Amino acid sequence: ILLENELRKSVQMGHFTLEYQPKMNLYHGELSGVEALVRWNHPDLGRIPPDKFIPIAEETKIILPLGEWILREACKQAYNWQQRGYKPFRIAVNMSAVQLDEPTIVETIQRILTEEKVSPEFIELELTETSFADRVEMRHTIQRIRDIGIQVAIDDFGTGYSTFSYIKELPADILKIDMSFIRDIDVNENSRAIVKAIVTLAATAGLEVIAEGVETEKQANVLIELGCLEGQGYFYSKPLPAEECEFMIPKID
Ligand code: G
Ligand code: G
Ligand code: NA
Ligand code: MN
Repeated sequence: ILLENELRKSVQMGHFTLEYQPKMNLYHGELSGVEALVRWNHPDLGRIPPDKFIPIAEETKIILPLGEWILREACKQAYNWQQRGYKPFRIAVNMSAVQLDEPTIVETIQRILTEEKVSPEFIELELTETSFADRVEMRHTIQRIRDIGIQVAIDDFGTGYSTFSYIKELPADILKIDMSFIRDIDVNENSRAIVKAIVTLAATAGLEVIAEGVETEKQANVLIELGCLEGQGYFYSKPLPAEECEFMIPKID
């Protein structure tokens, strides 16, 4: 109850910020995109991690106004970087199933992009597998989002409901391989085999693939060998405030 009230107040007061974690081309070592991650800086309680408050925000539906703020803020940053001559790239925003469940979510997303003057090709939404597996309406919503021109990534891929029948009709553009398969990729043959299978699946289905949780150069090299050329993780950078992250972004020549 306490955290719920504080969350509500903080959404009104604007006590949230976004950090950005680079996504890298593993082969060239160049930034290819970023993922926006929300941070709550409570005036008295200090910084509260998303693992603690996102579930509460979902249960209480505070994620709806908060999620709108997050998408708008990410769009403002995309516009800012583009105006200042950085190479255009996609900003990925996490979206919870509770948001997708709102009947007006597609119109809301469209309106925010228009108001913030950001083209849909520069926005990507990261959804967990639950959103795809749950219900027909949810998949329909995801398809409408893709029809706008926004790319959809399946976050934590391989840990949820990835049955083959659901993978067969996946309304997605990108598979984001869960970090549990990357952690031991240099010592565990099974993890390597799973990653290889996901890479093959993605190539066949015409999907992009990215590995999350890349923490060592060894892991990056194994991923390149397996044909996964995009990655994200502490080896390259932790999530950073925009003004620190931008040092990693290439400028237009
Ligand atoms: O940095 P990390 O602690 O940022 O994030 C922890 C968890 O919180 C992750 O599972 C992540 O998906 C979730 N999370 C972080 N930022 C957001 C956000 O902006 N929206 C949603 N829905 N979840 C987020
Ligand atoms: O659920 P999602 O995949 O969006 O959550 C991403 C979470 O993973 C964030 O909390 C982020 O800070 C964290 N993260 C990002 N890179 C790494 C990494 O290399 N190792 C670990 N252990 N966590 C990471
Ligand atoms: Na994510
Ligand atoms: Mn993830």
